[in-house]
Amino acid sequence: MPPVLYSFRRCPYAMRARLALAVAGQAVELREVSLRAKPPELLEASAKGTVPVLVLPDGTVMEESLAIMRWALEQADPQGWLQAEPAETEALIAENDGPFKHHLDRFKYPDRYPGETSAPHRRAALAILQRWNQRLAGGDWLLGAHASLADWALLPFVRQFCLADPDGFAAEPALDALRAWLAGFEHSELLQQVMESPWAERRCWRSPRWLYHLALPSDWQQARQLGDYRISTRGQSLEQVGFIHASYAHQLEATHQRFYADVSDLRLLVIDPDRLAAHGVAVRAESAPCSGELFPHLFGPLPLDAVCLVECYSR
Ligand SMILES: N[C@@H](CCC(=O)N[C@@H](CS)C(=O)NCC(=O)O)C(=O)O
Repeated sequence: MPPVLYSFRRCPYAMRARLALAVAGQAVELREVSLRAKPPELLEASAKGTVPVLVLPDGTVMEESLAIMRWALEQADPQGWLQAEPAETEALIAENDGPFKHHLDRFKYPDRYPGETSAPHRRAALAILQRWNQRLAGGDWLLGAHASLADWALLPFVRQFCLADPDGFAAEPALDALRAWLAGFEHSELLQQVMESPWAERRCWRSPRWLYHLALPSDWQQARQLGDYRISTRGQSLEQVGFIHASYAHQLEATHQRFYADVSDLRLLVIDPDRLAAHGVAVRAESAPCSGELFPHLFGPLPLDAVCLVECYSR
């Protein structure tokens, strides 16, 4: 059994963890999560609810991206990322994770910080980037002639700064060495690797603890207007059938094949059984008439707030 990695494709912390795991050649079971609906398995492993989280087969939990990077590189470090001077590495990462990230967030997401303006934070982040640029001008990498942990730990964050305003970043004077360093990262095989499957899934991992229901977009739209969802299965209402059909995660594909294979536009409702219970909606596992396979049945209308996530369904 490989370790389990809870990840979010675009999160820079998760990206740096995936970079180290990939360079170490460490296989993982990747569980892409939605930050809006974190699966109970993630929250049980790490109550703070951030990604990345790595769970080893012996139950050890690592809930900090740097701990995951270091663990991966201790297993295998083919490019010598751990060889740079530790104190300098620490200082650079602390500057990134502290002040740089602080200013980056306030520059990138001004709406999340009422009362703050973006421009001073952009300037403060740029002052840090200019110092890093000076280092890079003296060698190709932050700590000399070889790539090290500090480079890979910082690059996903610098990439975010650039993506927030690519034209502004391109026009900024005194950043030539830093731009070349970032361009190297952008074109690196390692980055491509960790932004694509199997290192980065585009679809969320399906928890065995949640329930799943495929819905026609028009039915879901109507539910949003009415305040609850009352369709049992395709073309049949809760009133007609007496319950709402649902699937466990491992049954979803077969359910799709049986009833919705000809529908191109579908929604997947991800249902939290705890929230159903809070609304007094009973769920019973009952056998399908032909196969005897047990499926979850919901006895009552599905309240909107028991739907923790709605996705476009793709197989
Ligand atoms: N110190 C943590 C920070 C991880 C972190 O903040 N990740 C963000 C995503 S980029 C997160 O999970 N946020 C929780 C949320 O948005 O609910 C680490 O290095 O792993």
